[in-house]
Amino acid sequence: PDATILGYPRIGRRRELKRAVEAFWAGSITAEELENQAAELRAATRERLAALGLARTGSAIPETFSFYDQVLDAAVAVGAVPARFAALADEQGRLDLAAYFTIARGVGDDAPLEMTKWFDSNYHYLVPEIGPDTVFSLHAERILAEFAEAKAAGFTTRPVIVGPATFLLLAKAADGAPAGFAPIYRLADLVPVYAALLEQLAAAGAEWVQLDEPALVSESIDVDRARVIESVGIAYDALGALDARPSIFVAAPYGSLDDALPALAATPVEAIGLDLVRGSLPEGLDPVTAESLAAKTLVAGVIDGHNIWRGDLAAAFDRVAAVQHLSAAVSVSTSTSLLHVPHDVADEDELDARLVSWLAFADQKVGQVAVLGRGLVEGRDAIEGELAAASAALADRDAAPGVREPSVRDRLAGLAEQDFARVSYDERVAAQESLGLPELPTTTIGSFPQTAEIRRARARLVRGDLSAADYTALMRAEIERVVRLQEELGLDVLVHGEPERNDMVQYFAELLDGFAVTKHGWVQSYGSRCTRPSILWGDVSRPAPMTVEWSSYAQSLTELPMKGMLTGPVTILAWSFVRDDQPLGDTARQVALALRDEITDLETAGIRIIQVDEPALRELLPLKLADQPAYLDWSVGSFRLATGGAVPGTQVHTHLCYSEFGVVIDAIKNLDADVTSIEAARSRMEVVDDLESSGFDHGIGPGVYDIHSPRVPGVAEVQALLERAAGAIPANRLWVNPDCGLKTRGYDETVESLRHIVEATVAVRAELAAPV
Ligand code: THG
Ligand code: ZN
Repeated sequence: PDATILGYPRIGRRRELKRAVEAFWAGSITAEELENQAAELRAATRERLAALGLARTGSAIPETFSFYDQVLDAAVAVGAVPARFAALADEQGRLDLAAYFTIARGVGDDAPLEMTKWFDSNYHYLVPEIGPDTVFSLHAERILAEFAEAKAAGFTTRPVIVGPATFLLLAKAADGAPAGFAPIYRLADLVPVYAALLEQLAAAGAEWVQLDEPALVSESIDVDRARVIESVGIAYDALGALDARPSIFVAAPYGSLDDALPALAATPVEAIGLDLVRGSLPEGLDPVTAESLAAKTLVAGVIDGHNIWRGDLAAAFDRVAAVQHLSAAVSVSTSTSLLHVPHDVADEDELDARLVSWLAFADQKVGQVAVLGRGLVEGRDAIEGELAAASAALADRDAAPGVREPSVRDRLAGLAEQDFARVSYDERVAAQESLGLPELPTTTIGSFPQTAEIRRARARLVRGDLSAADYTALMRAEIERVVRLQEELGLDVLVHGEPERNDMVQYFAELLDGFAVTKHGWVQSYGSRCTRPSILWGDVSRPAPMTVEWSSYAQSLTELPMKGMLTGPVTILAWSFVRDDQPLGDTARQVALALRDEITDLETAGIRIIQVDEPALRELLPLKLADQPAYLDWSVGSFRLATGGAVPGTQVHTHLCYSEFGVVIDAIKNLDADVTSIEAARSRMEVVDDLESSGFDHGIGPGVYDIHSPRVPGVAEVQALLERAAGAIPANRLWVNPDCGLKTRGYDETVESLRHIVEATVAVRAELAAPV
């Protein structure tokens, strides 16, 4: 086809799939009803894509529906179900919907598949578990059924599945696998299953199949690159050699293929997808590769699938034209699946019309792809009107008020090195003595359980059913309850519990200039869970303090120190749609300056401990090694700029939501926070050794309570974790806290767990004080 996309959002314009799936989990609809709703959604998607300009036949429309996750779908399709879930299958090895969701969500003591980030997006996939003995067997029922369903409705669509190399490269070694085993070693055993799938698809009438191989562009996968390249040849030579198969389209979104391109070009696959947004056109190709590519269809991913900007359509068309120098057969496409963007900007009736004219959500991007496809066939003149309209919107955006604010720019330009640094850690420790903290201070990460009442109050406020004054009164009452609870529990450093926050990024986006928030702009994060990223479109500034009233009210209720709670610049960027017209580092520094002012205001209001969370610091790490140092430089720099204005007596905390530091350990040290809390309970404190051996020498709070699980840890268990931590970290730097915020937990388990934490801390303090 002339125009296609790599994938389309599947959650539904009004999150219909989320609602249906959660209703099925709650037992309020049957599996059959869920299947019917999903089929309706797929049918509506196909019709919509056709209406937006993709061809009904010729394999232009991809089948990218999933009930939960495409990597789980691939695992199920190749029969790679972990042993603990094997009993869920019937005699033919098939899994029903309930079983499928059980693998995704776990049951009883059987943990679900681990979840982790999908490349550099905010989507999270389920990690397959592959061992030396994992038996692969094909279960293509769903893939075939969706193709047939489309066919019956008059479509010839393109089945899509995660490719064999990426599937194994993203998998982890199953429990009990010998040391040194890596899932990719099983490639030769897996390829025959994909071969069988291709044969069945051909028999069903599929003309093309799309195999997604984004792992080929990533240099951040823990397998050596030579092995990655080799696996491409093994997989696609074998699949290409099949007699009866659909044409194979290998998509490689999220970056350049680099050295994987010659390897892929040498295989018999018919089409290769190039991400020409994040990646670039291959240069300096050897003659053999150039010749191979010339014989293939190149799918030019020129429309950004990862952001919401309408962008420069004429430049995109020029890029397509450049690809025509490599091969005469070119299709226009998105750079990635549109999974990462909301459905339709036309649904945003409350967004400023001028901003709307600069945006393209999934449906608008499909339209753009269709326009460029028409340009390919009919020539540039035929689409000149559309190209000019996009250029005009871009020029309008460039000149619009708020996009560049001289006051913000001047302030950035005037920054000096000392704005990024505080006085030495030792001087700060001395200045912070007056906080009067005990040894092993206890605290929590920030949020307390968000009760149904709190959520209801927020929904009523948004609807206009609750006045701002009544809302504030309700939130204050909740804050007081949380403060009294913490005092009663005996915690040392308190938090206000964040009842007023819907989301730790959106809350700030709503209060900062330069951001817009959407009504229906939901994007799937994992399974049925979605986020509604804000749109950072202009220069960022803070018209008024954002957290000071809540924090100072909370502080007024207690003699104990109350932590001020802020979200750091990197995380605010990572969880928003960010402007693409300037370097991320510039945008991050603008956000940092707004936070810096907030910190000053919190200090003035008497807040002496301020936490600036950066859970996403690691998430934005570029996939290409060469890009990582520059990223770490601006990301760490923006945190230091945000916190660098704090007086020595202010104790700056940060919180990071993960425990595997690896490449970012130096970056964490460079944040220079006085206290850093991290996840550690699940890894049984292993992380403290890594930290100490890296030379980390500031305050550290390794989590002693795994908040991802409803389990309440016993006193002895917490005490053992603390003793382990105290063995590695000097008592004057060790803090005691849960792994993460308590927002998603219930009150009963939270209170009991915190009680155990305080009790265990008291015991360990006594041990440390006892003469040896
Ligand atoms: N906020 C934002 N982005 C994020 C996270 C966040 N990205 C990464 C990570 N955290 C993703 N984790 C989650 C966890 C829970 C939910 C979504 C993403 C979630 N969403 C609700 C749902 O889908 O029902 C909707 C929340 C709402 O109503 O605002 O529970 O923390 N920005
Ligand atoms: Zn966390």
